[in-house]
Amino acid sequence: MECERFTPGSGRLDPRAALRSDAPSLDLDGTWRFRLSPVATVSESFADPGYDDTGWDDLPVPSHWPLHGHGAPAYTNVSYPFPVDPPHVPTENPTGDYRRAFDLPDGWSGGRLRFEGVESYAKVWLNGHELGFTTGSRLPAEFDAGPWLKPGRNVLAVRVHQWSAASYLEDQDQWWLPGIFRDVTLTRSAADVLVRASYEEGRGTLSFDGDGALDVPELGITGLGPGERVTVGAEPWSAETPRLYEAVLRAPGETVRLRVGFRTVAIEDGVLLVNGRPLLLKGVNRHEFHPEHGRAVSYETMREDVLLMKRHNVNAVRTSHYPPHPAFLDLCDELGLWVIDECDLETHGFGQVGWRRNPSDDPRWEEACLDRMRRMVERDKNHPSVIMWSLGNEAGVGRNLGAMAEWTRERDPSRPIHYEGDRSCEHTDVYSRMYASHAEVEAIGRGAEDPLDDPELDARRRAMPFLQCEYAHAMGNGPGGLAEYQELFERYPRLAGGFIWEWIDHGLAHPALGYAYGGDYGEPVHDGNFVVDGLVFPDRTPSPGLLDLKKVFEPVAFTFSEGSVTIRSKYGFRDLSHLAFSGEVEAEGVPLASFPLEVPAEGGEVKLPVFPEREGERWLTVRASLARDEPWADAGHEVAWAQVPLDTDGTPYTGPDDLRAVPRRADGPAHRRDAASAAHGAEIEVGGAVFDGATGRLTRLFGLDVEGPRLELWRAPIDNDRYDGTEFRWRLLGLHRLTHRVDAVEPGDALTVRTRVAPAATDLGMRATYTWTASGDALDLRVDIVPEGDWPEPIPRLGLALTLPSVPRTVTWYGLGPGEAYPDTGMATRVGRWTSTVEGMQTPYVYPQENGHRAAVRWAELAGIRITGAPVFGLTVRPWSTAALDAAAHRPDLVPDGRLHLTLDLAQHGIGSAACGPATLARYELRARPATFRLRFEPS
Ligand code: IPT
Repeated sequence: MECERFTPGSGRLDPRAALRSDAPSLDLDGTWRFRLSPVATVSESFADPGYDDTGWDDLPVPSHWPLHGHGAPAYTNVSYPFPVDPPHVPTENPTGDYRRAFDLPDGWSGGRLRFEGVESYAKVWLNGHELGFTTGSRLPAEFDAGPWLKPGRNVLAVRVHQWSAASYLEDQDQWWLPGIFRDVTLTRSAADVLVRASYEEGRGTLSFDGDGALDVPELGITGLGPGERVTVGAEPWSAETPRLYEAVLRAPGETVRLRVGFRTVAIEDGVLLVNGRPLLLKGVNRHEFHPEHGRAVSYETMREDVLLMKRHNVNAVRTSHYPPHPAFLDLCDELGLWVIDECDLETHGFGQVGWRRNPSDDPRWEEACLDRMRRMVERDKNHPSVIMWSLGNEAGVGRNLGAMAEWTRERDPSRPIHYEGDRSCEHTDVYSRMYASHAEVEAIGRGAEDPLDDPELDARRRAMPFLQCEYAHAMGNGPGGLAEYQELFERYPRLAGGFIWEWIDHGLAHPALGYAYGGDYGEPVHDGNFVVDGLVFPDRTPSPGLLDLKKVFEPVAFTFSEGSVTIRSKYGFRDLSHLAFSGEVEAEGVPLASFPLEVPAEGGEVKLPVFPEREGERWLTVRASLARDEPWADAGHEVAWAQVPLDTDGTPYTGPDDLRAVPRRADGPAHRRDAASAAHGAEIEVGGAVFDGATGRLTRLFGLDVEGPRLELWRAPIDNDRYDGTEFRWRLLGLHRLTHRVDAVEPGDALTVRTRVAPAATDLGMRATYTWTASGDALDLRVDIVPEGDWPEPIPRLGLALTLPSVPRTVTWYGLGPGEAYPDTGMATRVGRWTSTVEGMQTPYVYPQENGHRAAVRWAELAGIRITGAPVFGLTVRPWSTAALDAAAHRPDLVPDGRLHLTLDLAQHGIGSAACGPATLARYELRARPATFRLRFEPS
């Protein structure tokens, strides 16, 4: 079979830079004619210009045909969805034939047909003449159209196979989506240029390889010839200050416009430097994705990604795991993001067969591997934003990776080489890992990592900067542990930061399921919702994880002391003069005062106003916002903030307590007992509450029908619980099916209900004693919990489940908000008074799971009841039960059941990122332990 060749292409022109040229070009995007066949062996007669395609369908180009009603998408992570027998592919090989007629403008001659991206194999004919074929889905290919172009009508025909030998090199964790998914053009541009623009001590040095003469009018550079060098005073390019200079290359037959950014990447003493300064990558891994269009992303979508990243303090992108659409890199140059440009190479599925016949180490694949690297480097070599080349992802080890690195060093010595898959770092300039634990990252930071067997390689690697090309798996609720990683990255100079996995959930829009994931299209081999693990939801709404990341990545740090705040810049390449600082004081979430803060450009200690004495809880919030519009956000956009409680005397409290949870001065409700419980037949009344006399169950609270409260240990497992086996063990223990045995109902001064809560089939359990006391209009509850037996596991939560009728569905609370927070997440939340609808309190994770927990709540009001903590509690309010949330597989499975389901938590187990990476850190684990929980209920 033709598509089973090792060779990557034929008939293609040498790769060259993506350039903006004034040479005429014809946009061939739009509606093409299309026919899908189930096998590759269909007649090629359709390539004939006279072929009658009236029976075919229309298909937009660029697009993926499975997203337009032809066949279906399929998702696998590591596994190949076909037998591993390179270079062979299945006989069932969806094959898309494309036809497009176009008229050549008068006077047009010559040109190149350029395909920016076709998955996975394309064979091209122009007016019936075969031009050649190409593979390398996310890389451009050009064919010389000149000899075959005719005046007037021309017919372009393309055959695309979903599977080809090249599929073995494209085993990235994503949907398999064939088609012509990037632009097609006929261009008369043929120019190529490699611009070198370095920066040292206030001066930029410029030179280039290519034909023609280069002008940079703003710098007074005119007529620079190839090989000539000029050094001028220039501003540097950085992601913080993306200064670009317009350059014009007068090349033979065309004029090319370029944007030059001066910057120098270096590694010195094991530290990654740009323009002589240490670089800290605050990055994300970005796949190209749109819920309707797959990897056929529009310019607007790319721009939205960059803007969202910039607005959330992200400063770097790894283009996982292939070169992006070229316009994305233009945006990174323009708006400022550091980029690791990654080659379109992944052979991960060979790992499942012991890496036997891995293409990375098989000479028959060398040409294909080199071809991919060359096409990426040549296309993207002029981008100042690209500071590192990556050989690919998860492609094992082998000689072809060595050949790729060697060629790249020769061609472009100005950028370090990255590859994570080879721990020996034999072919790389940086030491990169994925999902290393905090402890390991710490050891690497100190230079105390375990040695390699080969002392020479070990010494080499020990001298390298370190980065985590993937960490903090953002799947579902989470990731936890972000702040702890950042603290390490900022502590050790060797640590150059890293890239969160990953930017966006790849949930495909689906009419019945909301967003689809693996298996939803009936794929026999798939990896479920592992494709849904981003910081933004499929529609690009930021998830709580992205909000937390913004906080953790803040470029400004605040430290409070008595009467002042010290402001420290964490920028590497600019000062603070673009920011405006201000402060605000709130008492129980009600604004009291606000004021500007004058902060020197280099930061420093700034006096705070004197606040009057006052009892009760008061918080000071300070903020840094953009003073002026930036290209990526408007003036006023908040960049960084911090909160501190005020002492009664008005100075920031700087003592040792966990201030986000329990302010020192906050008083819990007084548990004054002043009414005895009274038994009326089968019912017991305590204040405004009615209990079942036999079971001690609360049945009515201030006139409302209620169920509970009763001890709850379960949460609808989050992805991090599910994928590391924790959920399995929890279910084995039976934590999702607790029984509640009532041992005693003791009316008296207070109503005491003694219970034992335990799952069937185990001797583990918890004694839970509920003590109810009336206090004026209020009802105080005290729950004493004593575990019995040897609990082997952390438990999901320690809380009370309470169900109310679904009367007014608005919740107001004073505590952390507005978003969700768990023990190791919620850095983005602040103490304040918040109001939300119940719907608004649900975080719409594509795969339903525990979500929406509001932390450190002092009091909450809903359904006419005020609940007060002593001093705080965790609040979750849902229009469906935990059991329904647990059972749901897609969002539309969740339907309000007409009740309000509250969980009032004393504690929850942490979030971690164990779906792929380390579990919850020990300090955020929830262990079964004796505990006392107090709440007050009163009519609001
Ligand atoms: C890592 C992959 O590089 C990435 O593409 C993604 O699949 C991620 O895992 C999980 O979402 S590889 C893994 C074996 C650590």
